[in-house]
Amino acid sequence: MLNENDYPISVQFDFAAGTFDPVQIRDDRRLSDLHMMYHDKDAINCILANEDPLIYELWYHPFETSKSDMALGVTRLLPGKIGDEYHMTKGHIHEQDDQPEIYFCVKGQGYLLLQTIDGEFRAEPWQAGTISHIPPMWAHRVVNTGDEMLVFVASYHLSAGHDYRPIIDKGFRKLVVERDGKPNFVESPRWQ
Ligand code: PAN
Ligand code: ZN
Repeated sequence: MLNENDYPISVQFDFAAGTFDPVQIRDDRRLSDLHMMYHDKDAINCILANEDPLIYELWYHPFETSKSDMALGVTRLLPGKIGDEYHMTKGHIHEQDDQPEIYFCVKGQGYLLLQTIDGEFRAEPWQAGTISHIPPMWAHRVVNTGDEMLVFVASYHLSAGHDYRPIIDKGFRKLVVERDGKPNFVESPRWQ
């Protein structure tokens, strides 16, 4: 006997808008949710004194036949900077040590930052059409270095779990900052 969730589901993705329909869950990440991730605390305080800008939206469709089913997530990362640091996702590592993920950049440009717990670091350049495999035990963060919204589709197992603590504690090895109008990688003072 099939339950309601056991039937095939299709959603329609709109490539121009970077949205899909129907969407089950929508969530926002504002500067106040992410302030600990950016290096320029004066810039953060200055912005937050006036407004709490939207940095990214999350659109989800969890498929819930079992706890090892997959989630479909779309992240819509607005262009912009906090001080000289480009808008980025919070970044996390999966709690379960055997859980990978696929990211598919459908709009915009930037970088996917990847890092192991021992500090091995990679930055994958991204443009519309780039598909990246994130192996298990690599923390992942996306940075929007372009002038338009960066949109990517993610698919991962619901059981993967999200651990933000290592990123809150030490961040990534490199910051992506604007220098002379271009993205530049600099060593993070928080990393040791
Ligand atoms: C993605 C991310 C999403 C938002 O669905 O959760 O892009 O990034 P943060 O979770 O780092 O804020 C994913 O990687 N799921 O596993
Ligand atoms: Zn993930």
